[in-house]
Amino acid sequence: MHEQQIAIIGLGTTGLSCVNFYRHKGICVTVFDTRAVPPGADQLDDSTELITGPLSAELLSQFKTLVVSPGIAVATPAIAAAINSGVEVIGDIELFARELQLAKYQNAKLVTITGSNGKSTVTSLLGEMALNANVNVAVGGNIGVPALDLLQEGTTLYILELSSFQLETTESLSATISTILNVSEDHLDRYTSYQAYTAAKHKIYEQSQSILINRDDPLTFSTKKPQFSFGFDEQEYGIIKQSAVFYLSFNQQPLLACSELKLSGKHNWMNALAALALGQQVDLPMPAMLNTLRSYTGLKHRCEFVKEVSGVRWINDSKATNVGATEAALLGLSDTIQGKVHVILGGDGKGADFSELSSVLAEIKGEIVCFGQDGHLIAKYHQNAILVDNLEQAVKHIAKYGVEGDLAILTPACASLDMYKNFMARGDHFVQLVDSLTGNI
Ligand code: UMA
Ligand code: ADP
Repeated sequence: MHEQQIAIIGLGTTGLSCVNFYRHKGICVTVFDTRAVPPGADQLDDSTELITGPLSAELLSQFKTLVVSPGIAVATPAIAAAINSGVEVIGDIELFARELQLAKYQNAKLVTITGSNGKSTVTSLLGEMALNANVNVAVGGNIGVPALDLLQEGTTLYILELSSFQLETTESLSATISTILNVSEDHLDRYTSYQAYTAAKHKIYEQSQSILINRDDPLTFSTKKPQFSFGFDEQEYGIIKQSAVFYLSFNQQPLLACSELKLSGKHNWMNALAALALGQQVDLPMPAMLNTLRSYTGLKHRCEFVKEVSGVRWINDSKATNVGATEAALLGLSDTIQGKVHVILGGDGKGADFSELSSVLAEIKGEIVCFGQDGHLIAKYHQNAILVDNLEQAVKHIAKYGVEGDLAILTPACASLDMYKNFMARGDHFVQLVDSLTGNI
């Protein structure tokens, strides 16, 4: 057995939060990272050993517990070998879950949110609702702030966005309510199958006291728990139409006209319903939630309106990093478009099957401009597709041919990592390119 019983695998934001968590408890840990100079190395104190380079099965097997960061697959051979030799493998969310069971946190409620798309929107929207209701709330997880960094006595509501990677290594998360918003293909470069990805998402329901499912998506269903649901029909949290006006509704009673939402696209009607349903289960007052829906404009890079240039409306949906997100954005915005739609797609497809996009792309009357590592794989699904080398060429091309009433959208259906640091950098570059358009090209 290694002198230190706990190893942290990966030193990103999660790894660092785990090191700090143990440090506060007076426990020394060893950190492993495959990168020569991992981020955060300069923030370790002298008592923390850092081992860089390829992971060694022999070394890892000497620990009692490995706390594995979400960016590293537990199927990595050295970690798999450690599991086989009896080492416990958990993640930061499992540490958070165990800590939350302590008496000092007994009054805190927990909402956990996963899904292929809409997680960050629903998580931040629910967080805003809680703030508007003067609740002492902490919001984090996959959306940004690592869960362990949120822990504080006096917080009465925790809202966690969880990825399938985080759920894989979590066993004891007992949420007041949890949801899978939807499931569509993603991260197939990490999972052996779509079923394995879906199964990882379903771990969120295991210890949850109640669950929220999406009536329109059977892959979110479970028979196990007391449950609530949202969807496009008139049941429970749903949509009703009265005198030609669509309303968010509960048990067929109108709550808010959809036109009052500041968020655009019909997929955001679902996000709004999900937030209302989750909020009701943790006792947020309805008036505060509805007021939030009237003012919440959404996060950057998600169907974000950038600018109108020569009558063409430009939208930044850089966060659409999988096929399902792009599909939802194009369908969700379709009612708001008078002219043609020009779509920029491509990047790192993570092993996705782009044929799923063919029906929604068939409806696109404008052009499909593809770029990046897997752009050519998408281009074959539209007759007016062109391939360009980069985002700048894509924007210039559309600026040249777009006319008044058209819509131009970056909704790539791919991760950005082949050309950018992350989806934010890609979105920021897009906004910068659009901002520099003068309308005289
Ligand atoms: N890495 C190595 N070697 C290592 C450790 C990490 O190469 O030894 C690489 C990983 O392959 C990955 C990167 O470093 O490409 C970061 O991995 P990490 O596990 O250290 O990531 P963190 O910085 O801890 O950030 C993680 C989440 N990242 C991932 O799951 C990849 C962040 O979600 C999350 O905000 C953060 O924890 C706090 O909870 C980001 C993300 O892209 C936004 N999530 C994926 C998504 O939304 O699709 C799941
Ligand atoms: P996530 O955190 O799950 O990636 P986001 O809220 O950041 O989700 O939204 C990412 C993208 O997913 C958006 O840019 C949009 O294209 C799409 N999207 C948002 N909400 C939904 C939804 N409810 N269903 C399908 N796609 C959605």
